[in-house]
Amino acid sequence: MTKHTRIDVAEFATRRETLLAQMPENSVALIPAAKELTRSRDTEYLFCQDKDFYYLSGFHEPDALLVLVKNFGDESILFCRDKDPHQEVWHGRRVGPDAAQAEFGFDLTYTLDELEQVLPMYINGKDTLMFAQGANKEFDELVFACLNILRGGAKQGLTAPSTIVDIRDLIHEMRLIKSPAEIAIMREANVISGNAHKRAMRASKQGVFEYQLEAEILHEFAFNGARSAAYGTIVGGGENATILHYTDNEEVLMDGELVLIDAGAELAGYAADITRTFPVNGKFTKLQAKVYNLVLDAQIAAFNTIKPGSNFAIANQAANEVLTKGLYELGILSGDLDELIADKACKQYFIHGLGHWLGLDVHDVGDYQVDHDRNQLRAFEPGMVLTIEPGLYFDSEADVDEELQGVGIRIEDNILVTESGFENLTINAPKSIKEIENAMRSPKKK
Ligand SMILES: [Mn+2]
Repeated sequence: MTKHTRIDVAEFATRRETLLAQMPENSVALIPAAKELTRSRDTEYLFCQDKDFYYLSGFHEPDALLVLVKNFGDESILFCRDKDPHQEVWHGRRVGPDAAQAEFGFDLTYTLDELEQVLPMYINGKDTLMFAQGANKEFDELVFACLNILRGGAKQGLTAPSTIVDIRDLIHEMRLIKSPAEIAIMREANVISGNAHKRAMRASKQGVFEYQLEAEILHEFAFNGARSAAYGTIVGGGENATILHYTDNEEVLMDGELVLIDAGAELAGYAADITRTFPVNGKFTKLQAKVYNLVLDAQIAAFNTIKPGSNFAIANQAANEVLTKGLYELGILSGDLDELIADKACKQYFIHGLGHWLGLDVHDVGDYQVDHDRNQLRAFEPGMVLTIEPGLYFDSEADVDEELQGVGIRIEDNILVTESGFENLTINAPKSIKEIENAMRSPKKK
């Protein structure tokens, strides 16, 4: 295990073998690492590895390339940056091809300098080339240059693959089902993230800025080994909570408002994705509590549908029924209740999907539909991890009680599908009104 992963090298090797076993005979797959991204002039964003590359290699450096060859014997080959004492003094240590081969379990490794010369030889004579066409222009050009070398070398006996297939479908199907090691990391990412939400709740009071609660969240992440958030942290007070991807986080929190925080740590590459909504001053009003409990009831109703064989439509139906009935009882929706439920009338205020796959990416890969026409939802299977995140959003113009205008409430947990049903990974982020009010009432940490 290297410092960047908590998953055994053998598991990465097994993933490569599993992928190779599904590749067509006499094929080669190319999976490039991410590049460093310039933030401004000569400074870069914190490096984030390409998740497909990472899933198959465990290798953390930019610019590398994984090559999987399926021929008489399967081979996994890594191209990576060479050791360079001068560059390493300036920009950090590099693994180098020798250590990469010894420590990461590749059959062969090369330096990037050898790429131009060696790569065409691995593609030569194969029937099928697999890579993520169109995902990366620079990489497309490299691959097409290799193909042109082969096509121009007929006299030397070179041949280019006649078929190009997108490799992503196979990798993404694998990524959808999490291994015990992955689940252990996601469980821990959830604990760290839950503690961060609790910390933000305890720091909340009138006059605090949204970015200050973000700072509490990020401190808790980093201090516990999750150096970055899995996505841009959302801290929205009052009406900002009704902007789904609000990340400005620059306004001051006011007494009487609710604040919505959507934040999750990235731990060893894996995301948590948790949302909590709580009163800035630590105490829900009666009406806030009613609407909050409605969203919570919808979440629980959705949870209770989750088991192998169920699907997002079934969970959605359960949440929609609870929300629609609750909005009707609050007098926000009117008409015939059965018709309202059939029409999913709650969607007027519950404006996004119920949830999504979660894993190395926060909106993780894997098809949601399984049939050819892509309108048959896939059934849940043990090892899938998903979010369940019902919400209600009333903008300042909404036709509701004035107290609810400019109120957004979302509650989001991370759920593992198990053999017998589900396991909620989000165990320690205060959620019931009592838990939230207790957490906010107890003596502040500082
Ligand atoms: Mn989410």
